[in-house]
Amino acid sequence: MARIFSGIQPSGDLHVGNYFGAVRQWVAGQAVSDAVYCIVDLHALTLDIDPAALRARTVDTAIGLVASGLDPDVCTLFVQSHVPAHTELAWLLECTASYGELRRMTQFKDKGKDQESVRASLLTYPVLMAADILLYDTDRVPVGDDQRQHIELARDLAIRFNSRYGDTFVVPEAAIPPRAARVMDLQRPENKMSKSTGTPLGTIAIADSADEIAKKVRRAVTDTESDVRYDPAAKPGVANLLELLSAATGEEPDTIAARYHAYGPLKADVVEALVELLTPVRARILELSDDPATVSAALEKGAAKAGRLASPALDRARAAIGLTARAG
Ligand code: AQP
Repeated sequence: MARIFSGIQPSGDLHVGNYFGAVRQWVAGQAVSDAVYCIVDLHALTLDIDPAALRARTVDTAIGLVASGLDPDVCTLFVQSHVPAHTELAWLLECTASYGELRRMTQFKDKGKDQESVRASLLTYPVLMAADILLYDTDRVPVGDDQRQHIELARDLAIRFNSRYGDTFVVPEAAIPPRAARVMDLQRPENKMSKSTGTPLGTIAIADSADEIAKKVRRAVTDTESDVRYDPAAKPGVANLLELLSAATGEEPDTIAARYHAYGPLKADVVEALVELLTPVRARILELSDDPATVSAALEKGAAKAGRLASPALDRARAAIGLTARAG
């Protein structure tokens, strides 16, 4: 069975971008692959985050994932910092990566640009992400489009390490969905929908109520024209609504666009489709939130399993690079 691996930061409420870009693929993948999914709490430390909020969001993220359909008895679901092999392999890979290639990462440039003082970890976290992936002998990494460059780096580091020190890592492939791979903020359709940097009105959380979804979609920025066509460059707001409806229904955005002659009816159908999709997810989130201990126990079991899965690749990498074997 192919191994798939992916991760999500507990940096805020899960939104429909995370859902369509990544989580929906994870749910489908757990039935047909050996699936390993991780809440990457160490990545969330690259930006300013309150410790109490981080603690709460780590559990909330797990609840959101389980409510979306991940089954911890089928896949391996765990918290990154509970498996120390991730940070250990990250160091070996930092000794393989170059400063120049990390500086070129667009997420580093975007997230660092308005900050007075940029954390060193914002530069190096793509290497930690490469370690996350390579530890599990991953074949495929289901992610949204914004992670394409980071997967490319993970591939480059695996290939470079293998050629320097001998065959050690499986070289992974990115799996990016054909639709809604980059859901945009409804208020600023030139920016991607984001947990940490999105606008409140432009970000639809998977836990939003029907009223909240309706309010946000109705106020979504479009343009001063009225014709409905799929043209992401010229009409980013309208294209984003068509992408959302396409992701929810499986129809092509152009086919959907041909049915509408005004923005109002398009928005009404986007609301209906999202409410239908997210109502059961929200109900399950509310249910699981009353019993966080069940999800925490599943994460504990997941970490023990992930630790066992990770150790062969770490041992191979340590031996290949010349570290002596440790006792136990
Ligand atoms: N807007 C998006 N459209 C489609 N996919 C998206 N993803 C994120 N935003 C969108 C995908 O969701 C997965 C988890 O993302 P992440 O937590 O690793 O962080 P991110 O990519 O940086 O996403 P956010 O929501 O914007 O988080 P913050 O604000 O913390 O940076 C990934 O597979 C990602 O591609």
